[in-house]
Amino acid sequence: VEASIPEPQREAWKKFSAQEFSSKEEFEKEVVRHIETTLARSLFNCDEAAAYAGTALAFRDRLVIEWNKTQQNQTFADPKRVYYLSLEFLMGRALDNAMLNVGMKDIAQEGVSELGFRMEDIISQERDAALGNGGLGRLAACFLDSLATLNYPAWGYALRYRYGIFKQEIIDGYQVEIPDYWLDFNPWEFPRHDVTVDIQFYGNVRKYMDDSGKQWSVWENGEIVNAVAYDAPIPGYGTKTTNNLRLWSSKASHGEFDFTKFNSGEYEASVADQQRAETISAVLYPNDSLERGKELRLKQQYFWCAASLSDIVRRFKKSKKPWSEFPNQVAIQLNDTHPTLAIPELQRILIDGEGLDWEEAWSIVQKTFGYTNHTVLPEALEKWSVPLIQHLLPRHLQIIYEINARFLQWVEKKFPKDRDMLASVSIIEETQPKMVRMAYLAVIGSHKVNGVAELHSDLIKTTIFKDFVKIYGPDKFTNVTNGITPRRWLHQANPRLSELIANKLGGYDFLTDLTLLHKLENFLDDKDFRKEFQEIKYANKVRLAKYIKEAQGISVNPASLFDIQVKRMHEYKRQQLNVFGVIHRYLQLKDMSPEERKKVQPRVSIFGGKAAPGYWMAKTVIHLINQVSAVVNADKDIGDLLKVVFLEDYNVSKAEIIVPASDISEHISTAGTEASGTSNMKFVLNGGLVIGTCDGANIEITREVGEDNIFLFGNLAEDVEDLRHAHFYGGFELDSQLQRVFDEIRNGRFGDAGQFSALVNSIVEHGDYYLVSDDFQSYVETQNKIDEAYKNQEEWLTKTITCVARMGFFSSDRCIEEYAQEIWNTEPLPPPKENGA
Ligand code: Z15
Repeated sequence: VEASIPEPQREAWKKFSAQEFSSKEEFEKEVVRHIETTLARSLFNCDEAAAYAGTALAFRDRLVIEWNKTQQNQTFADPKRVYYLSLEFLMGRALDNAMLNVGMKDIAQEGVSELGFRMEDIISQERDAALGNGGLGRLAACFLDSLATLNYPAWGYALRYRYGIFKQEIIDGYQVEIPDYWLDFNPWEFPRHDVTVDIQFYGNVRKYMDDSGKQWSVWENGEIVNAVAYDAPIPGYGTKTTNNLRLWSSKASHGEFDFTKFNSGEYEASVADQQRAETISAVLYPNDSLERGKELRLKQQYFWCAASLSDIVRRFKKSKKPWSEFPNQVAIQLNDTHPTLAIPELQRILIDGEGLDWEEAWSIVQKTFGYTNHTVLPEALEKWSVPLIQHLLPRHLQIIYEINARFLQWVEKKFPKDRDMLASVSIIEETQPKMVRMAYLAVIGSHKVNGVAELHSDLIKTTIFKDFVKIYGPDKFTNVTNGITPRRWLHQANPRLSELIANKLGGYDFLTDLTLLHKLENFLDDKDFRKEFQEIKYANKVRLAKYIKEAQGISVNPASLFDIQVKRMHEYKRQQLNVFGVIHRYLQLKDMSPEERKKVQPRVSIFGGKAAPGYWMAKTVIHLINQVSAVVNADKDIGDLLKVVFLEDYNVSKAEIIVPASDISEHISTAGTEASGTSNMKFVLNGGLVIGTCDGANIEITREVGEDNIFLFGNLAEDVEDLRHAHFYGGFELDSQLQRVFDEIRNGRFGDAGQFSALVNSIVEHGDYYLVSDDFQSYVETQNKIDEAYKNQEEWLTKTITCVARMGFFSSDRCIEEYAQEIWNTEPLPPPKENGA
């Protein structure tokens, strides 16, 4: 029996049930109460950190009330729920988002100023929740916002890392990683010490027969680690729906110490056991699109999948519905292959735990899961060695083999004697050691597989999953083009633009129906509107210039063209192409007479992004950018004509300042390598234009905004293979302008040339895998076109307004509706109408 207040006493409870503040005075009272009692501080030692804490706790109370109601409502209605399994949720800050979604920011703003603080300062006290690397993690965060806003009963499941993505410092031009211990004060999480799950590792499998002659497998003698739930509320915008993000933390299963060891004098050993258990959820792996096959990472994956599935199954079992109903109650989305172990885990629970036969269980599994692929890059496709899985998860390895055997038998029937086909689709790669191909397991165990932009979804069907299309037919594979939440990426990051749009469109409905932005095209000739739009962009550039001065000590002129590339550092994203372009521009400026220089469009080239700590080439590119920055910015001949900035420690909260301030942003990956990209959408939504390749979502952005409103360049995905081939076998000649850039690097103009030889040689000697030399000329020409276009400010303004008006498609709300209809088969559950109290 679950703990509950008895029926006759419920009136008393309701009478005293927590009330939400609804006026400025009530808000202030709550802030002061929290500072004085929750934090035990007085008005004589209330700094900005304390004011942040008080404000956050006041809003947290509001969220919690709605959160409880939402969960209660969902428990009673028991609709089909969506579970989004993602190893990363790059949430950023929560307070501003909470205020905007709850809709009380204005009141709070007045309240804190009466108490002597500025809301901006309070907001910036909060540390980012940085439980992710890049696009994949931020996408998961945008999805949570849309799911709640659209009233879908949905949970996110992840790990409660003690350390999020590292903080980046640049010292002498090099990246240095600082641990991100972010949990000192986190008012947004609630430990649920009553929600724990025992997770097993290692051990062995024993088979036995019960009295009825049925065969069972038991996985036993393993090591047990405890998973403890921590919950965070996820408020929707303009709705009371407040969903749940559940993060699992690992703990030794026997409490503080192993007392047998402790008492027998093995004090150190008992502490070591405890630390080993806690290590599982200690740190986020800092690789984006790069897999390294570490045992601890596999432990993280299983720990999180097993805890989440146990939770999901427990919730389902409360409904007492037959197992055949499970896929009608539960949709689980796998964010990349990281949670693929959830597939054999659910199969294990159903057959070993619940006694279902294999076929019945497997049909439930397949109907339950959907799998989202985010990359075709071979280095990012997860493979785990068979001996490692055998050691850590012996029962799962048996199940994976059984899944594979049955699948291959079925394929053999469809394609008799096609041995190549069988080898190519086998979950097991016959290497030494054998490897489990996680993407294949994810495809086989799911009912739908989707890519994240049209080109990418087409590519997976013709490359990595080609044979699976033959086997299953094309309908199992679909596209859901990524999206971004307009709440954070327009309303919160760019409040003045949001307000201007609301004034023109007659309200903020566009924030929940972004296609309404198309009406802005009616105001293309409205002088006042144009002027205000332009002023807002300028003010956002002033704000960024101020930040650049504070953070990096570099003065930039906000009247310059701001050219921004911020994203994870990766060879395929080609920050090297950008910096070579910058060097080329610098050399050209140096060649010019003072008269010629007067005609040049001043520019600021802004870079930002983290490199995985072990990714030397990416770190070399950071170093080169910083060296170029030092040389160019100090050159008296150049002045404002060119400034180069590397912004340290790019993260979500910094993106909110950077994104609204671009004139141009760069999305210049080698065609066919960037699955979607999502910052491209953010920049355009904020009135910046794009220079980009025909890759990922750039293609659909072009379709929406029109070819005249985007600067595309470079080779196409269909030509990449031939070009790579030509580098090895054809007579290839380096572009003369790029040759000159390399000559200057090699002669030490940007510091010790030896530091950059591997980078230059990867292009001139080792095949130029990312086709930098093939695209360089077209890139430089396109940058020159941008300079020309920017000179006509009126036309430029028309382009930017048109772009904003045509970005409606890229809301994550549209994206979530597509998932709900095409993959999850779920309906929203709107909050009940409240009568009176
Ligand atoms: C990641 O951030 C992405 C793909 C991955 O395979 C991994 Cl491990 C991390 C990115 C894609 O590179 C990017 O193109 C896409 O927009 C994003 O996922 C969200 O789908």
